[in-house]
Amino acid sequence: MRRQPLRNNSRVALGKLRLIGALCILVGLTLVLGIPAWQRISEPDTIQQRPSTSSREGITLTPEPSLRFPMPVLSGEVIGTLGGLQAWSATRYGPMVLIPGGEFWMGSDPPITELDHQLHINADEMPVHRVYVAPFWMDRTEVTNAQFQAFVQATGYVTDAEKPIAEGIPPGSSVFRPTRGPVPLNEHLRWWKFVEGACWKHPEGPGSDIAQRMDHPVVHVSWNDALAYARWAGKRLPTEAEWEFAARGGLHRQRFCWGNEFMPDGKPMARTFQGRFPYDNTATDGFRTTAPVASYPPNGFGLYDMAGNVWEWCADWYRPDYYEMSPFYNPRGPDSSFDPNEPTMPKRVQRGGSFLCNFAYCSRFRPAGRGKGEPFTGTSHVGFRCVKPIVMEPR
Ligand SMILES: [Ca+2]
Repeated sequence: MRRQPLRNNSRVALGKLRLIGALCILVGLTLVLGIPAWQRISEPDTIQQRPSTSSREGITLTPEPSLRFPMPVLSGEVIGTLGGLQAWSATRYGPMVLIPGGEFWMGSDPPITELDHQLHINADEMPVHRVYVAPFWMDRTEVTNAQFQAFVQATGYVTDAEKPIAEGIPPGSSVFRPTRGPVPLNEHLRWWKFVEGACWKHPEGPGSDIAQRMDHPVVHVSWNDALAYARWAGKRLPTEAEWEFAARGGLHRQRFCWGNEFMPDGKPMARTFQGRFPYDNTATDGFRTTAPVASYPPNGFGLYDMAGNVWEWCADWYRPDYYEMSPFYNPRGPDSSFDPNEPTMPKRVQRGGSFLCNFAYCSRFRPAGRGKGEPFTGTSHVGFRCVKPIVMEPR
């Protein structure tokens, strides 16, 4: 009779063990299945496409940290504590501007007015569609020769234009050479010349240098070169959506980065081609090619030269039909590239136009204008700027 309580105690203990075991299994299943499901719901920006790794390039873009908190809408110049959050200090490699993020209309409306038709709005800018981008820091200016020189001196980096293109083909890059008179504007080889020895430190080829142009944007940099600089500086290239959101400076559905009028009060607002392209460069604003960065007024976010001066590489692959399939949250471009004009040539996006843009030839200095280029190739009118994610640091 005295053993009965012991058997009862054993059953109670066994029951407790089973209960604890069941709870452990339940907690385990919740952790394994529940967290990914929660992440899918709460972090929509983490499920969008990223620029894919190209085996040809051997490059993988590092995913940035996801934002896990609501950000205040702020704009202005760096540095320090913002809304209780410690922002990355970005002064070491040039000042950066906090781009507040938010929703905007990306792309172009169909042309309606005579001015719209003059601007040659391309089909790849349509349809206009709503996009959300998370806040980020962006370089206030294009990367300058001085900044790129610091990178090369620190790392010994050799740009693509300084390497032989193929066996028997010496290094070099394409340089704009004005023609002697009017030429068909669809024959770009009439004004682009491959120059042996042309590179970022010899923009027009041997015999030219950047000694008097250290505050000009670096040129003859490929997408690979831009990415290498960005990684060295602890930054990355902007997505195409980030770039356009930033270029618009808080204005919605305007033709230009500063509004709807090309030259308000007759004042040039960007470094574009003045005169008759490509033979009559009047340089009425005092510049024939690039200008020192920040020579023209900034846009609404305090960014300079988002229109003109030099084209700027973006992280995304280029496809002309991407806007028909673009996701709403932080679009990061298609998984692969397609350019109908050169179907076998992969292309990355370029934005903002350059000193060779004007109404007659290329109006893609507009914030919606899209350009593209082969990732290994830079020219005398292509540069870049970087962005940096906002992260939370312990105070
Ligand atoms: Ca630019």
